[in-house]
Amino acid sequence: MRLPDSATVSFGGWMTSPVLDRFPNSNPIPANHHVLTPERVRIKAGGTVNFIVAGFHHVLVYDHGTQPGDINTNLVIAPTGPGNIPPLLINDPNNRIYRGLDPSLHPQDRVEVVQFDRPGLYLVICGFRPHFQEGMYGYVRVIANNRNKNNQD
Ligand SMILES: [Cu+2]
Repeated sequence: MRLPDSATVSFGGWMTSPVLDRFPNSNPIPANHHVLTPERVRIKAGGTVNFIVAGFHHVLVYDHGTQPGDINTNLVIAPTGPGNIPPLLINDPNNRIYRGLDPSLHPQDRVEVVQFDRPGLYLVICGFRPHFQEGMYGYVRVIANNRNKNNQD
């Protein structure tokens, strides 16, 4: 089976039941669901994952073998944007290989593209602690690309 070079993960999402009207520019918290869709993706080494972020979320990626129980949720940092948001962004640097943009500084809906060079099983979590504690995390499986590039088709 040919492995994909990239995968797309919806990082949160806006619900449509009940009906949601965000026009002209609103981000109603109760209308967002806090899951990664799909929760697991596979790509080949050197490929990318496109995290399409919808809502107030923080993309954190942890190295091969990290499990959700390994994350120290007592280590937190305050968002740096306006609004006095409480310090609820997980800031455990142990085995963290990617920390995404501070969600308080950007539009809530955005894309972050992350590249994975090494084979392994990577844990991806939402660093906004209440979401992580609800189970907002998933995995990226990166598989060695042993086939000769000239010989792929
Ligand atoms: Cu989140």
